[in-house]
Amino acid sequence: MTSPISLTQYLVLKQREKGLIPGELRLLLEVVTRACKRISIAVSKGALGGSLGLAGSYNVQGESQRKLDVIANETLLEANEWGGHLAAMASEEMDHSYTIPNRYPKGEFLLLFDPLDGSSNIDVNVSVGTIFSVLHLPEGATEPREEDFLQPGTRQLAAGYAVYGPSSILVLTVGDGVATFTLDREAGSWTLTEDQLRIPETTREYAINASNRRHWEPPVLRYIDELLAGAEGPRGVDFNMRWVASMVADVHRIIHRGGIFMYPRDNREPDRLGKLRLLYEANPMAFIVEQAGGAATNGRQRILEIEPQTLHERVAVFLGSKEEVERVTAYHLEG
Ligand code: AHM
Ligand code: MG
Repeated sequence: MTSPISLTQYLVLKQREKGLIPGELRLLLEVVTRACKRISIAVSKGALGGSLGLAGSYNVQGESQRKLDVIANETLLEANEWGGHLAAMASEEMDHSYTIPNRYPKGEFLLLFDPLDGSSNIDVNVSVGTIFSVLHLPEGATEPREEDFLQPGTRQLAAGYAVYGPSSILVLTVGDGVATFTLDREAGSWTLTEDQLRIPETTREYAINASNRRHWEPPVLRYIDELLAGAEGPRGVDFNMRWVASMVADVHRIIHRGGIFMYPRDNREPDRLGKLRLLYEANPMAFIVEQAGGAATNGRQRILEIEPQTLHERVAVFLGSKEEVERVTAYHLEG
């Protein structure tokens, strides 16, 4: 029987044998994923931890923060500020980026995260998660500025998400495929459970919040109507729909079972390009999905090639099995 491979061993292999990641990035990923372990523990305590419910504060997007949003954000900040690997961090839950205080050594990486994705689900015991992305400080930059985070997703060095569900799972890419680790609660370590994940190419499942239908743009209506028409329609097969309302959980299912996840822009607020955040949600997920053989667009363009303009920028998201993403993207481009 071969012994299980820990996340540390996996990362050392990427660093030492494949020369894919520098040692400093490996150490940074160790710290980020250790923080995810702590968040997993806090989430799993549920009502017993006294941290369910609203925090009574709002984030920069005007969304009401839950206590666990704040706890997860602080856990990531505290775990990462002193290690010496980072220049700065940015979070969905903070108005501005956070520069590493002068009392700590500074490193060359930038960390971006959505500390608790899907947190509206937390009080009803449905899966939530953490999404993160790592960039390099642009060349020549010494004191990190907010503009330094505005890099296209193609520049990500690593991206991952943890999903806190029946088991806690970490999904990670350093640009060499996608691996999955399951949290061994007794040993306290992330253990490799799947490597080189591939998104199934053919799919009969889709994920979208259909209550927004009346606000969708014509290409989305066309695509969804064809799926809904099932075996009698132009697609000639029946499709199934699933919507957890936690992107981490929906994407995790799609990575394993195939399918397409959509959060399109809609007509409610013409200036709003979508609901999900480009830097904390769309880019890391797009990197993972592409590394698993899938595709990710905003309906018109590859997400990873978008040049971000602002830290909290939103974007329309279509990601998952390649053929489906290409089809709905083609409908946008035709229109
Ligand atoms: P959050 O980061 O504030 O939790 O918001 C993002 C979440 C995604 O996880 C999920 O896909 C989407 O919002 C759900 O939106 P809706 O409430 O419209 O179903
Ligand atoms: Mg989120």
